[in-house]
Amino acid sequence: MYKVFSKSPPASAQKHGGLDVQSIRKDFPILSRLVHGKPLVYLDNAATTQKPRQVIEALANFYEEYNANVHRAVYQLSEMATDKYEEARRKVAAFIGADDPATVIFTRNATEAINLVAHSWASRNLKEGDEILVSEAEHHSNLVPWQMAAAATGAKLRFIRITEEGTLDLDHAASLINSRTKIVAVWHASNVLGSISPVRKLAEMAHEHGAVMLADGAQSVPHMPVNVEDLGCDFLAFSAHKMLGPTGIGVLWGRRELLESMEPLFGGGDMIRQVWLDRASWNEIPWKFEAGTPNIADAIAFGVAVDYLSKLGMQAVHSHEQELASYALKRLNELPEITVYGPKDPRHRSGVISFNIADIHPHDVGTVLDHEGVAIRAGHHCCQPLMRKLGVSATARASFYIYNTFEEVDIFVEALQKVRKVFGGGSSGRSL
Ligand code: C6P
Repeated sequence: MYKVFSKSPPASAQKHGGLDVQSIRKDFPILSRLVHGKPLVYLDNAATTQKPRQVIEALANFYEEYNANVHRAVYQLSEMATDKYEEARRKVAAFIGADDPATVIFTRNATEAINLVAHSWASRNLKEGDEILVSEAEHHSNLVPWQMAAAATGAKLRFIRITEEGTLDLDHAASLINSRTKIVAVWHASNVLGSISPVRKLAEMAHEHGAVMLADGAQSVPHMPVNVEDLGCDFLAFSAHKMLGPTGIGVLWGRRELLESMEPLFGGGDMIRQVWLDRASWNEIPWKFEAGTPNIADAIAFGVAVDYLSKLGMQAVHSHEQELASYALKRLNELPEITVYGPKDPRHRSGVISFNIADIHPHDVGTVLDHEGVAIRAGHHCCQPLMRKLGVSATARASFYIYNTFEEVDIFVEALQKVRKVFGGGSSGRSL
């Protein structure tokens, strides 16, 4: 392990939301590496998180000890692989408060999960004159599939405005939901603004008009307690790689009756009950939606990631991130000519902070920070319509997770001070 910190955290920022961050850090081999000769300060957790040793070992263990295909054979290895794969599904279901593991469908990622609904559900439930309600600040993964669904079915897309604070405008949503609305699909936590959407309220509004509700949980499930029954939504999409798990595995959770009424998106092995030369009948959920050999190793390792987070407790994870974000917002405010996007009150946001400094391009900010060992994301964050709304082409973005420290926030802010020295200042896009 490296020694990072010359400066002690401010007295006001000693608590870590109940997490023992220093011992957590020891589980993440990558955190001890250097970048450009400096300790890595990884603040791009909204893009993907780092992986603990336990998850990495679960992957190796699968390939070294019981690599076999699932649901297909009676020999010991295959039974073990099947048991572990289905056990991972049960763990994920419990993690999001779903009592029925069959309602958890493994996909490649959140994007595929949303596409599954936008094709399978939409093809049966949308027609000309119907309306799909999304917001004007969606990730492309919760916008483009709905554009495609609208084009395929003749349904119309409508857009919930966001407020000056960068939250979903509930009054505007209420004015848009009517008997033509068939689905409301919005982010639960924004990957740019850090704001958290009132999914439960939106779901109630949708249900009053006979519509269904999809929550894009890509940035919420990894960071806060999420319970599908409390949320009241009908579909929830998220990715393992943003919550300590491997890439290539994600989840669509859906209500049983909706999933049962949907046609499968892909045909092939495992998703069938019986096949004749000219037709086939479908397997039960969840397998109906998991055609072909699934991503066995990554699903099992995802289960281990879920164990890791469950042990920490999602309320502690959330509190830790909010404390870091709150401290970071305070420190960022010390910088001249900085524009921070999203809610001002840290209690109303997650651990994602997007910002611009004067007219310095976010890519330049990201490059200078990289030379200080600090990894942040710069760009449009797959939210081009939102960037237009903000009046910028891109933002810089820092996003926190369980292993980040207050000292790392200090290093990040000091690196931003260097950015100003290198590039000077000017004027920037407007804030929300
Ligand atoms: N956002 C980010 O850096 P996938 O790529 O399928 O795992 O997740 C898609 C996705 C969907 N919704 C939201 C709100 C997201 O933030 C993301 C992924 C990453 O912001 C990569 S663009």
